[in-house]
Amino acid sequence: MEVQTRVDVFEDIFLVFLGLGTLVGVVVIAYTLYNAYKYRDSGEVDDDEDLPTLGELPTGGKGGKKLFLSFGLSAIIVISLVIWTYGMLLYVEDGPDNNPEDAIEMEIEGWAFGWDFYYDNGIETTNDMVIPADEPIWIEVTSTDVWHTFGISDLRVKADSIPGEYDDTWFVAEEPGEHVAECFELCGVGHSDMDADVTVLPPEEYEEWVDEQLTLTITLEDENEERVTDGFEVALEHQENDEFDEDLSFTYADDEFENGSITIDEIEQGGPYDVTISSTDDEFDDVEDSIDFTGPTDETFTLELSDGEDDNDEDEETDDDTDDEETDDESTDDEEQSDDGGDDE
Ligand SMILES: [Cu+2]
Repeated sequence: MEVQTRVDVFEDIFLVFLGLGTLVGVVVIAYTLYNAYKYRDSGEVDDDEDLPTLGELPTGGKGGKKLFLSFGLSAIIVISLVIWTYGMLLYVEDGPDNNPEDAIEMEIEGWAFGWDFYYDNGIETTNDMVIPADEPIWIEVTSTDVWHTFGISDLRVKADSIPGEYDDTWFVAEEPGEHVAECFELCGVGHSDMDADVTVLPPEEYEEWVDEQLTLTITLEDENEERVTDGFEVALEHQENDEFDEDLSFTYADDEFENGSITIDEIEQGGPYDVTISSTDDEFDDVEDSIDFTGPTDETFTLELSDGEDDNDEDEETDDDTDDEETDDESTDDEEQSDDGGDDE
């Protein structure tokens, strides 16, 4: 992908101004020298017909045309430079035309003394920024405490990190490599160590890194730490499922597990997920939990054997559960659950 980076834009602007400045300078100095030579003092007094006499207004010569021409040329050059530069700066603000869905976006949060990176796909890292080469990276920078400034000198990136404010910018790292992000606003005793590693990977390797981060392993055990191998179903649902275009709910049956464990790498959106483990043969109590899926995650859930009475008298099932947990009075959730259970049956 050919992307004109901000660095390219500013280099272009610099080169155009340098070139035009040099050209104008050469013309002005050459013309001055030419006139200085042409009208040099020859030591003789010429008869100058144009010389006005006292009390007579000088009549116009060709000077007016020359003046008009030089003003006109200057105006054309200056106005077109202003328009062109303004257009280039708009491009710097708006970024390249690329498919917004493909763009890499992340929020960067400064804190005393370090940086958190929140990727659009739910990955979170601390002091470790991993990005693909040759792709526009959009960052939104803010702070959780005091004023910082996020900057990567090598890549010519800088953005304010201020609590309650978001500073947007974008950049392109053209080559794979290692860089350092630093804080550029004196923020306290740890300021000079407020560094983050910036790793620029070839795009394919970056994809691999993302897949690696979004790998979830779920293991089910009983109370004796023995693997539970069948009689259950595990459902995952992103807590903000409504906010995504695709449906982020997943269900895994026991036969997809291997010895009570499953490694899931099909989920491409990290973040908080609700986990529901339901017993298909009522051997275990259902488990409702949540996981924070922001990097490689390995979770083990313990299934508790359900009470023997449940099989005999289902009406009492929910009542028994709440009694066991001793949360009757504190939690309205539990009461609602037990009410619902009663009504259903
Ligand atoms: Cu600082």
